[in-house]
Amino acid sequence: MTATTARRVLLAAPRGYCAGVDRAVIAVEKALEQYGAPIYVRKEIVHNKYVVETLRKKGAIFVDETEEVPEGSIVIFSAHGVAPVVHEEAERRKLATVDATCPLVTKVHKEAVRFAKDDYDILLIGHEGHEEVIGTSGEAPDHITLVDGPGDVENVEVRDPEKVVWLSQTTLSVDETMETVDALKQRFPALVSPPSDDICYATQNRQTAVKQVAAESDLVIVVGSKNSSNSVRLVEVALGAGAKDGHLVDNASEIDEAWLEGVATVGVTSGASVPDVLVEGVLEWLAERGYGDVEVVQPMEEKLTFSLPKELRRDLRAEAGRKAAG
Ligand code: 0O3
Ligand code: SF4
Repeated sequence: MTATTARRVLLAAPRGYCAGVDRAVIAVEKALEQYGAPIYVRKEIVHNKYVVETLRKKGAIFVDETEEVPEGSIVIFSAHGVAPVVHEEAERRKLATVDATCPLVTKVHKEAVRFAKDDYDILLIGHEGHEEVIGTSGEAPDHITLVDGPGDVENVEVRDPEKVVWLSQTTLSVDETMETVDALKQRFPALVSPPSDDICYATQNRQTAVKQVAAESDLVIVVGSKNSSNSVRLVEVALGAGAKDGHLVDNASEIDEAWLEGVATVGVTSGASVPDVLVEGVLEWLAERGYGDVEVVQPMEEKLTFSLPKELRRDLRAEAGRKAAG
């Protein structure tokens, strides 16, 4: 068999949009339809360049802080969640808000509030400076200490080693997080675990799928933006699971032909904030270079969906009622 005939693509599934991203992106689109442009969005609604650019063209204005939003306007909070001070600031400025925080991020916020109320020291495993971590930490700043990976564990200080719990960002590497937890347990044997997984189903499933693909791939291409934590993690996980090479690209134009040298099997996947049209572009690019044989590798299915943010549902219902009344 020649190298050419052996060329193939292993396409990971699940990949791409998770339920929280789907909900957040639709929330901006529906808000634009319902209230009309401009609609302000605090931070990138999800960490994907293409998504942000597409919504910008439809009339969304992305700002870094609520104070940049003119009084009386509508602002949408991103899927990564916000600290309570952001809600307070929006209220002070009389902004109408739509909270597109993923319900699974909100779940971690609630855990933080509950453990802080019980006076635990909370060790939040996550990446320093990431918006989700800033939002979660803001729920109980006096009780939360950030632990940015296993290397950070030796620096952790707590008030009472008998009353410590760990929580985490939703989009971390499962394996690296377990390493961090093991190291924390060495230091604090009484460490309490979160009541249920903080790393969400979508992050876990995409990592499981890419591991299967990576074991048989010479190269893994992950579609996603550089600031997307879960997408960056997929490259790391692929390399850790045996892929000989791995790269993160926003779209097909960022693929380097040189990566294909001597490559028989290319694994392809995408982060939770990535629309599938970008993956389709990558598959077309690969097909033009002899990698037209695509096999889907799907260790599990996903069915979860979330309803739209409640403020938006209320206004859409009222509008539908007005229309029905003629
Ligand atoms: O948290 P991350 O940088 O991975 O964010 P993305 O790329 O926007 O993906 C969606 C994840 C999210 C909104 C928080 O869990
Ligand atoms: Fe929600 Fe998980 Fe998607 Fe984040 S990656 S938006 S926590 S479903």
